[in-house]
Amino acid sequence: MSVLMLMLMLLVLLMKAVENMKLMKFVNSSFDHCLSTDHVQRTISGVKLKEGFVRKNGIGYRLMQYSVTYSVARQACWNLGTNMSLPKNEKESQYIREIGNGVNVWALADDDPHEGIWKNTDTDEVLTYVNWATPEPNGGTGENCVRVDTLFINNWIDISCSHAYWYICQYRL
Ligand SMILES: [Ca+2]
Ligand SMILES: [Ca+2]
Repeated sequence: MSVLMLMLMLLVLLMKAVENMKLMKFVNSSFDHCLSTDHVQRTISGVKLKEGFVRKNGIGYRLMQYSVTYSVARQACWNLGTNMSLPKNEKESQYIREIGNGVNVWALADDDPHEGIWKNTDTDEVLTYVNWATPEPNGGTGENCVRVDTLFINNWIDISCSHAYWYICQYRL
């Protein structure tokens, strides 16, 4: 066998080795891709929204288009595994306005039995954020619930809990 033949054979073997390395690299990267795609799908399904809800900054919201009294609305949100909506800051107020889009909805707050002390009805925590319209609240012991007019910026009104309005349910994602 000539030296030339030997070199040629070595060259062919070298080229095959390079091809094999390329193939392995391709297989590995495809495998990584499969893994990451699977991971993403599992992550998405882990935070799936409840039916009819929209996500805004880590909170799921759903406008419930039924006019009901305060206690019925509150119970209906519980039945969905959520709470009636209550904005905790300006940003959340803006979300409620966007979702309500001009309609009146209940907010999860009352001042019964301590007139003038507004609290979260579900947790009994005194509210640190309120958004009263002027000159509300003005109804004394005759108005112990809160209606939000989503058309305006300063939009809370104290009103009788026996009125009927639409409502928004929310839950933390
Ligand atoms: Ca009151
Ligand atoms: Ca009032």
